[in-house]
Amino acid sequence: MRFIICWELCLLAISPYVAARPGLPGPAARVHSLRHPAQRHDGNGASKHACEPPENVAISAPKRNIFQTLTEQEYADVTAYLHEQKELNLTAIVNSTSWDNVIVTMDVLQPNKTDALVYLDQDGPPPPRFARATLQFNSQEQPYLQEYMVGPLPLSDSTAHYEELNYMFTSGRGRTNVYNADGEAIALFNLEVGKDIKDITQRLLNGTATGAEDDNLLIAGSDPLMHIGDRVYQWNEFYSAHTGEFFSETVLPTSLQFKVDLTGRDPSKWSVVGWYYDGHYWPSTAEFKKGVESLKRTPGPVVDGPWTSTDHAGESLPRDNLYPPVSVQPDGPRFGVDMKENYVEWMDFTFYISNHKDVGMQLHDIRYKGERLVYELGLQEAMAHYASLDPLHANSAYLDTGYGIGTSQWNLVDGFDCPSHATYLNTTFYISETTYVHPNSLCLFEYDTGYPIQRHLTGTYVSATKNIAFIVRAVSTVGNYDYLFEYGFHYDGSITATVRASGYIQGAFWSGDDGYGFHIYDNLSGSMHDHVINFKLDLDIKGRNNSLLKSEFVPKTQVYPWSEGRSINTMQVEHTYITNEDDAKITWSKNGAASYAVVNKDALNKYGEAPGYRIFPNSGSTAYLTVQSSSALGNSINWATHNLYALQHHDTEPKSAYAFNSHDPHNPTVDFNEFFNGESLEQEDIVLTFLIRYFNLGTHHLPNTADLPNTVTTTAMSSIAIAPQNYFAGDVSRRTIHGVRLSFDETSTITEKNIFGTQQPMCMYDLKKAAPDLDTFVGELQIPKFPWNPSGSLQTNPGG
Ligand SMILES: *[C@@H]1O[C@H](CO)[C@@H](O)[C@H](O)[C@H]1NC(C)=O
Ligand SMILES: *[C@@H]1O[C@H](CO)[C@@H](O)[C@H](O)[C@H]1NC(C)=O
Ligand SMILES: *[C@@H]1O[C@H](CO)[C@@H](O)[C@H](O)[C@H]1NC(C)=O
Ligand SMILES: *[C@@H]1O[C@H](CO)[C@@H](O)[C@H](O)[C@H]1NC(C)=O
Ligand SMILES: *[C@@H]1O[C@H](CO)[C@@H](O)[C@H](O)[C@H]1NC(C)=O
Ligand SMILES: *[C@@H]1O[C@H](CO)[C@@H](O)[C@H](O)[C@H]1NC(C)=O
Ligand SMILES: *[C@@H]1O[C@H](CO)[C@@H](O)[C@H](O)[C@H]1NC(C)=O
Ligand SMILES: [Cu+2]
Repeated sequence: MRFIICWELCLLAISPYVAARPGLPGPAARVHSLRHPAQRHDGNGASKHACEPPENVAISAPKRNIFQTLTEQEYADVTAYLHEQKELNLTAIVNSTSWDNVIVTMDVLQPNKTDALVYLDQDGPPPPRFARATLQFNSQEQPYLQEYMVGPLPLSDSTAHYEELNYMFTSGRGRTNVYNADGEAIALFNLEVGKDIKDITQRLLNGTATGAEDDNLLIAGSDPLMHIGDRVYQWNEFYSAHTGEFFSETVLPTSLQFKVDLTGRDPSKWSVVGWYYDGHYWPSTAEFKKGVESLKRTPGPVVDGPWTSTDHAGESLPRDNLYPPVSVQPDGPRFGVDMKENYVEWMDFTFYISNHKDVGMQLHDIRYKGERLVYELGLQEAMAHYASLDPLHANSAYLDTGYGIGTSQWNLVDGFDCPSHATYLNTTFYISETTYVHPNSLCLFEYDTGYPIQRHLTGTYVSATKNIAFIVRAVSTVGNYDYLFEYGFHYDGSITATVRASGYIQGAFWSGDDGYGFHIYDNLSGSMHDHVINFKLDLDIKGRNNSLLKSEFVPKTQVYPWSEGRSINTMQVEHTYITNEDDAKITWSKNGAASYAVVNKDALNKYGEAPGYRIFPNSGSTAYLTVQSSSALGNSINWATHNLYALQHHDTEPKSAYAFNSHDPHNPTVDFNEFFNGESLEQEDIVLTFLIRYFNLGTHHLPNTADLPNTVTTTAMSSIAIAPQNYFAGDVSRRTIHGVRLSFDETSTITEKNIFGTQQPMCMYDLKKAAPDLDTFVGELQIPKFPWNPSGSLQTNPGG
């Protein structure tokens, strides 16, 4: 048992030689030896009472969270109501086959901003509340998804109605054809192929995929499906099953692939129409069987082993047996959470959190000192687009909201995913007539970044301010990959959005893929891919009438009155407003020369400058898609072509993407390009409109040996920040008392310590409290809605 006895006031170490810039006032170039004449706390005899910080600060949201998903009761009511609608011809999920109409998912229909603001700002009524239900109509030749709005909630006999939800879709209809409704039949078909060539897989790949218990190969198909003319194809690859405890399949490709024409719903009409192995292609199974006999090179599969283990491995690090620094919260949380409304208050920031099956956590109505900065900030879509010599990876381009960024937000690992002092929140979502609770899947915490937000040294004093940040984090594990999403709030009023990635890469078999990746393990290519992750950021700067200001550093040659006719090579800043949507697809400028800010020209500060927030890449890279007019995803990903977009707001254009676009990527339900119709972005021209912008995070991911066994978050990260620009009268981080100013004399003796009233905690901190609580990692709670069983059941096997 170890205790830290109080905290010493840690004094700042200063490099012995501090040279002043010539001509500027500053410390003399001499040795400072900072000694402390009077220790405020000497540790000896300090009070020995234990730190007993409160666990939570309970607060009450000023308004209901109108963005939050449905309640258990609402989900059950809407499910029952839809089943009563005979013309929908729905079958209960528990009794359904792939030929029955079913409820796929349900969520809240986000209120229109126009209505929401009446509630939030004008004490008007809450916006009408509707459920959004996604139904899949399977009982015909061409299955399709159709979105519905159901409400208003709570449902009442007199007002309840349902209608197609079409207004937010650029195709005019919330309808998407589905070409893989018969998923089980497709899996069986593929296993028949595996049986048919089991002698070949045994010889080439040392294994079989036949559906038998002792299979040691599995078959995985490309996503999205390929649509060529009116035919639908899928490439499938044999993968080795993992042999140890680690689910490493995506780095165990075998190269052996086959193409299935799975057009239509009659499996007897499906056929294998192509084969690929190690750079060779055969258009039929007969030719494959013959051709594969005469291959000179049969490299064998990628073989699983200790190299895919994420456990501690290799020589231990020096002094790593010592426990690393821990983060503690001696006085308890400095933020408040209304657990019922998911409303959060940190320093002078407040916001609501909502959570959704497709897009995961979203932030709403972010205010500083009661004044709205952001109406909405949240993920829209996450794409991973591959390229490869082989057909499966060449056709792999995942749109992960279809899988569910929200459904994949599992329980966080206390002390590892978040500091052990974090506050955790549950998330809930609905799939197939069941709601799922993922306990502890959002974490909120403050941490000390370990560097000052401000500091300055002069000849007589040094000042520095702690940089404490507040983080809201969720981790989504979509298959092999783990995305760590977080929003950060900072003392200076800035906000950051960050994505990090970890987990197993999806590698391709190495057949000389130099053009598509590094050779990173025996027979394994670290397949190149782009991650582009699209966010909506709807800033409202001092009202809704906003403009987009571009400020660019440009080189200039200038003659000045004082330059006596000589030209001076110099530079200037050029301010321009982006006045039309046509000019509002933006890529970050070369050398970062241009910055972009959302400003309000009607609210000039006393110097005549328009207050605003600047948006800029923060750290890591930000990326848009390298591939142009993607063959795989077509017009589904027109949000991935630039770094930043500005648009006029319309209630009918609430989202840049649609979770099920990848079912029919060339006929997307939402085509982001269609939002760009040359509308003005000049705030004078527009009444009651405002700018919305979208931005992309992402990385061009070229996995190398350092991505094995898992990608590391140090390199796979992308972050963007928005920061005040002429918004406040000065730097608002001066408001924190957690700074210091030390004055010293010529002998470097400290003459004054100004700590602005900071109360150093003097209690005994029990380090046991900082230990990760690994027992809080529990599985998901499933609560069936049809028939409704509110008691639910806990599944303790996450990751399924
Ligand atoms: C499923 O089918 C059985 C047998 O027809 C029926 O009794 C049961 O009510 C059905 N379940 C639901 C939820 O509709
Ligand atoms: C209703 O769905 C069933 C399958 O669940 C199907 O057999 C039947 O034809 C459908 N009825 C109508 C009118 O579409
Ligand atoms: C949002 O606005 C659109 C367009 O005015 C309207 O059709 C739709 O019904 C509104 N949605 C909600 C949930 O009120
Ligand atoms: C082939 O697979 C068997 C187990 O299925 C394994 O014991 C053997 O080592 C494998 N051979 C090669 C060359 O990988
Ligand atoms: C989260 O879910 C767990 C398990 O169902 C429950 O015990 C806990 O009260 C929930 N926490 C909150 C904040 O709702
Ligand atoms: C491929 O893997 C096999 C072992 O399965 C190994 O013998 C062979 O050398 C590897 N080929 C290359 C090019 O790494
Ligand atoms: C936006 O600007 C227009 C024209 O200047 C003005 O009439 C309108 O009231 C403003 N709207 C808001 C919400 O400030
Ligand atoms: Cu990646």
